[in-house]
Amino acid sequence: MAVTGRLAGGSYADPSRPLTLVLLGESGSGKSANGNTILGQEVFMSKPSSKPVTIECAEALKTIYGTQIKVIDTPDFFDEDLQQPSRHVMECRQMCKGGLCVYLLVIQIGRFTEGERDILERLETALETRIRDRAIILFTRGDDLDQHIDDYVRNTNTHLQRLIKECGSRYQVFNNRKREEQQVKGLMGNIAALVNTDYLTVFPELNAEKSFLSWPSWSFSSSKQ
Ligand SMILES: Nc1nc2c(ncn2[C@@H]2O[C@H](COP(=O)(O)OP(=O)(O)O)[C@@H](O)[C@H]2O)c(=O)[nH]1
Ligand SMILES: [Mg+2]
Repeated sequence: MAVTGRLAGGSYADPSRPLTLVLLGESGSGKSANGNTILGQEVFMSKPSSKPVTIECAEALKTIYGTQIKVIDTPDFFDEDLQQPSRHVMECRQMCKGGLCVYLLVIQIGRFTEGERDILERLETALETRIRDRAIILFTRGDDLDQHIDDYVRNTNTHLQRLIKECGSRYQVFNNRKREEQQVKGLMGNIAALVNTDYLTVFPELNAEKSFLSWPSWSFSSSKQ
């Protein structure tokens, strides 16, 4: 589903090889909501439910800061209510082909389930890819945070701390109730740093001031404002 088709000259990715962001994680963690915040509009269905809302992989294209981004929303591959999980995994792998992939592992603030303890290993086995080298933990519900995300992570349980470490200690928090561009800017800055140290090469239209980048801690707080 193309949101816009424009591709600025001199951008990092060409239209046939967009920079691909794959949203992964448990049902209800906020994958679709994060996708919508990145895209700046309601593209993926996102709502509270005791059953999985996203039951198919879906993709959307948008030119962000001068480079074409493909956002892939996925169902929870390990949800017992999901029919034919292997078909969805195959679809996801198919959608990832061609572009450089960054994996956004979505975790809700205030929740870390038993199933999430080994989610990285299970995803790597299912997708047959070493996700951890190109993964960022993208927390949702920044609006529930009453402390800085760094403090939240510092004081969280050891299983989540291990997962974050395995993902290179890269994390960020989104408040999807407030779709502020600054959050997306921070994420794109962190993604650029992950795939290429010169972020202006990746996102030629990203404002040259570096203040939004939080390297090396990677955290970007967008909580209570
Ligand atoms: N308050 C709050 N709710 C959120 C946030 N992100 C997602 N949600 C809610 O969490 C629920 C599940 O989100 P959804 O995107 O459908 O999760 P998915 O199953 O992982 O795709 C929805 O009701 C969202 O509105 C957030 O940052 N803040
Ligand atoms: Mg969803």
